[in-house]
Amino acid sequence: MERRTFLIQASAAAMAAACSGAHWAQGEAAVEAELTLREGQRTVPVPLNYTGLSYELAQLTDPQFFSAANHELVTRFRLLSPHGVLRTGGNTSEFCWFQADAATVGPKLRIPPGKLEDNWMPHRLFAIRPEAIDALAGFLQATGWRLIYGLNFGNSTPERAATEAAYVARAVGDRMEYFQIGNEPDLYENANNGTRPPGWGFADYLKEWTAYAEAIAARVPGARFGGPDVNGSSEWVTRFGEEVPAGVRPRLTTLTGHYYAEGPPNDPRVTTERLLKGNAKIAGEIQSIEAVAKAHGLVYRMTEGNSCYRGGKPGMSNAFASALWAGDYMLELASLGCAGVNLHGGRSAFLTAGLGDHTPGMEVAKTPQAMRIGFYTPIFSEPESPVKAMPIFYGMLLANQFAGGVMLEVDGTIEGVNATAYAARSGSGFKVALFNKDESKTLDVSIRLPARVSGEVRKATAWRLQAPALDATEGVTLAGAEIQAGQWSPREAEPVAVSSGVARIRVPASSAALVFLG
Ligand code: BDP
Repeated sequence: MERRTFLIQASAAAMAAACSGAHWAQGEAAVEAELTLREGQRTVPVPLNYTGLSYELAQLTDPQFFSAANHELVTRFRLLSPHGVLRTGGNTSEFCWFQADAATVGPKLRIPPGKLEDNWMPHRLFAIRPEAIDALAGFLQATGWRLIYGLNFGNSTPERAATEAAYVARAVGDRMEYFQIGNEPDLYENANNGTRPPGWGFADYLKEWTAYAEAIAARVPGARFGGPDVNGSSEWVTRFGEEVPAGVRPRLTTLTGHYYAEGPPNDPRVTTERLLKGNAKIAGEIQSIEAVAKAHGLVYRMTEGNSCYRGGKPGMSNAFASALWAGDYMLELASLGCAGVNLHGGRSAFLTAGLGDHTPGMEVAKTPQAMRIGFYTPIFSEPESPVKAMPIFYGMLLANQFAGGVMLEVDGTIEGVNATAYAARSGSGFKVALFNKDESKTLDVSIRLPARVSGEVRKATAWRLQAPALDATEGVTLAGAEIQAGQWSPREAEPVAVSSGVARIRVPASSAALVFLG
């Protein structure tokens, strides 16, 4: 492994060491870290379209939602990224059908055995009409975003998928990134899902997937694919990368999978503290996927995920903690070579439908909520309420500042405090993101610039990402400014001292900083 940075979680021993150091003062737990930016041999570019959002496909049953006329939504998308990627899919995508005209009838549902109320899939159909796809095409034009479109694979046929793909491809044109066939097929055989019988495995999947891909390719000459869009199995991702048959392989551009850090929300073990500790397994899994992707000329994108599955946890997923989590997670994946991250969200109605009408987040909601579920959504967009960028949006906005840059190695360790650091070269300058996810300890960081430029860089500034508390759902600011009516611009670019090629900055507990050098 080339990359040598990273966090060492605050252990009792590390804490004791930090506390006995010279910088420990009563009531103020400041931990020092020395980091060095390295321009190594390995270059890890962050694509311009790194940042993405994911929505339930059933959202398209409302043709006014993804529409150029939905200015409130268009503004938020454009603010988040001028080059983002919208992915449609989710559990509801397995129950959506394209109603090309009044004569088209819906598909037959595969109803699993057992009580449907115990099942977490929708088991009802959602019709998507051509006008919704036309409106979506207008939305993509208006936002500058591109599309990953998820086709029903749970309850459909290759012919239906091909007809739908042909319409989408024609309407969306060059805003089309690629199609995906199915959502989380690694769960199909589970009783909780039940769109395939027990024992249905990867070999069955690949055979059926190939039949769909071939049917689509026959109708859409330029069709490209991503997959397998699994829930959790990195083994399915690597096998998919290795085993997609030659006939459709040239159309495969991207390996994809999902990641939910925590869940479900009504599990008492799911806490903000655990979320912010991070997941030590991520690096290994992404590295094994990246190796296969590289070997086959593919990239990897995390196409759906968030802080907590089953709709998110109120007080965590809809609060400032999720901003720190998202910024940190997105940049961790960027540093590992991932091509993009789509965080899931949307309207409660569709997210609730996607979970078989269960709303486990409501069990832990302390106050009445405007949303029944979807606590993790980056953009709040419930009917009859103003559209709003949620705390997690700010973390994504911070991470998106790395889009178009090249990740650098950060040497040095941060010990005794739960904090992470990422750096990128961007134009002639550098950006360093520091996430202090610790609830009590202040972090003092010195950042040594690469030797090549250390004499030249004399100025640095920083944006702060902060909020009154980790569970605050209001009052989040980036660079001193809140997003208001979909508008945001940095208000405070704080000067950062630089001398002899070393910048020094203090990052208070439960906050992040983005440092611009040079
Ligand atoms: C994913 C599904 C998505 C759900 C999400 C969740 O693809 O439709 O909304 O889980 O549990 O597995 O929140």
